[in-house]
Amino acid sequence: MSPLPSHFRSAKELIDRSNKIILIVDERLDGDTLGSTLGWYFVLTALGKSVRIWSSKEVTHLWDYIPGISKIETDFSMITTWKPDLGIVSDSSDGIFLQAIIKTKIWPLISFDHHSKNPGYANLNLIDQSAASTADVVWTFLKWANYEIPSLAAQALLTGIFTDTNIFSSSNTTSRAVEAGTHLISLGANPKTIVQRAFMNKSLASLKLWGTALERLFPDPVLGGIATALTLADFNRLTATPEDGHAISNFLNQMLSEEYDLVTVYQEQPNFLIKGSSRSRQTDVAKLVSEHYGGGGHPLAAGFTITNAKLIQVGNLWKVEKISKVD
Ligand SMILES: [Mn+2]
Repeated sequence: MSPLPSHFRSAKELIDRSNKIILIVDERLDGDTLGSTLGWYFVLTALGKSVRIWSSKEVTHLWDYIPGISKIETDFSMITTWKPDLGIVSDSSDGIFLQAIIKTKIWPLISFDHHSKNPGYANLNLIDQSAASTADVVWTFLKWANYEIPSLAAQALLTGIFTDTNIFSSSNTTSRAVEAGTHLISLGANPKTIVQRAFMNKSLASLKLWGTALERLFPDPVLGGIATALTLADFNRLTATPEDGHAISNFLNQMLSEEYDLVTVYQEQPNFLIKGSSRSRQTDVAKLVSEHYGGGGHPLAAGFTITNAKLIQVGNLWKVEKISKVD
């Protein structure tokens, strides 16, 4: 569903008449979520609004290069004490926390997103599944609304576009994403900083973790395609963090030869959780992972979480082994 112009008009009216606007980061912390949110921060600040940002999770140092990242607060009580007139959330598709907020009717909420699974939980839902990133949904709206996009906003939004399209190389790349990128660069965004910080700039621990992931590649008997496995012991041995393994699935999906259409990275996390990240060039991995592990996402990029499980090596393969329930 593409957002209708009437949604655009209603969203602009709401923004124009609000003075205290809270930007909410929920669900996932990625370049698109944070880039879209911080893009909003600088646009709304330039419009003279009072703006604060609240995240349900701590933001890791991985994202330090996005301008304005230090403005993000995580103290929940701020949300109720500050009393905003409007909330804007970007790139949050399930909005479990946000649905609770909506029920309390504390303030109207506008949601900008590009995920097909977004149920439309907000008061106004500007969801465009054809968009490569939420950042370019936001850019489309900002252009339509004729709001000024300061250079720091341009930098943040370009981060969302670059990270969700792998710098215009992934199959979801659209001419609109490229047009948005061109416009944002003309407004002062620096592509080099984003490319270096988002796609390179790996620590030694991170590179060693990638080395382990490459060494372990195996044919996945469950999902098909190729997979790799990283255990908690690997993270501890290499003093690596889950963020260090963040882009391995995208990288493998790009690098593997054409005979492999699907790649999955299984990563153990504390408390017997396994996080999975699947990427493909054609296979609908959102459907596939939802059938096997109850996850979801985009057709070519999806994720899942398996509880009460660990990864065990069986010959050259790695398997998910369920363990008796831990609470
Ligand atoms: Mn996104």
